[in-house]
Amino acid sequence: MLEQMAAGWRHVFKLDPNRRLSDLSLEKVCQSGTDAIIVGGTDGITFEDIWKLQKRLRKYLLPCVLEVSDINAIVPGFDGYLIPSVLNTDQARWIHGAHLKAIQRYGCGIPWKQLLLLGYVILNPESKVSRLTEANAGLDEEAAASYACLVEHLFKWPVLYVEYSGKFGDENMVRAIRRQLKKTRLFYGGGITTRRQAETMAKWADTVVVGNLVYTNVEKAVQTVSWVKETNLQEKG
Ligand code: 1GP
Repeated sequence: MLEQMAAGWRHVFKLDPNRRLSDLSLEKVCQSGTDAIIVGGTDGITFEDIWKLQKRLRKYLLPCVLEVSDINAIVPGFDGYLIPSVLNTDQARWIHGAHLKAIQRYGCGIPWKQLLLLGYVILNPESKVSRLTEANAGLDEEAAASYACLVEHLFKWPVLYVEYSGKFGDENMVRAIRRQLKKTRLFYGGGITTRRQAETMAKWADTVVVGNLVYTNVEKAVQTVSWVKETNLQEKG
C-alpha cells in the first residue's frame, strides 16, 4: 500500500515534467539518498512529458509516484499516485470535483491501494497553484491549525501537505499545524534552498519536499537530503 510506503519518507524530490533536467542532474537526484521521487507540477502538464520523465526514471531503483493534477495526464506504471485535495479553497473542483470526474471515467479500473490522498493547505498566495485553485492562502496560525484539526480528527486523512511552493514558509505556521497532528502525516514543501531552512522544516514535517532547487542548483538540492535526514523530528502531539 502506498500509505505504508510513504510512512517511511523523510525527504522527497518533486520533479516537474514541464522543466528540463539533464541526465547528469537526474542521476545526482536519484542517487542522492532521497526516499522517493514525486513527479508533478502545476502548468503545462502533459501525458507525453510525464511518460518521458517516467522512462528516464525507470533505470533507478527509487520509488516514483505521480502527483495527479490533470485527469488527461495519468500515466500508468508508477509505484503509486498522490491525489491532492485542496482544503483552503471554495472551488469544489479542486476539493473533490475533478476526483469525481476521474471516478466516472475510470471507475473500477482505479488501483485504490496505490493511491494516497493529500489534504493540501496552500499558504503562499503568490504561487501558481494558489492562483489556479483560488486558495484562501492568507491564513493566520489559528485558521491554519483548524485545517489540521479537520484533517486529523474529522476527516482522518493520511497526509496534510503544507504547500508554500516557491517561497520558504513561516515556521510558526508549520509548527501550529504540526501541533494538531498525531496520526496524520505532515508534508512540507516550499522554497528550501539552505541548510538552515531544511533543518527548520525537518523539525516539524514528517516529510520534506524539495522541488525548485533541483533546477536552480542541483548540488545544493542533493545536500538537502542529509540536512533533512540528520535533523530530529520533534515529538508529535
Ligand atoms: C512544490 O512543495 C513543492 O509543490 C516544493 O516546493 O519547488 O518551492 O521547493 P519548491
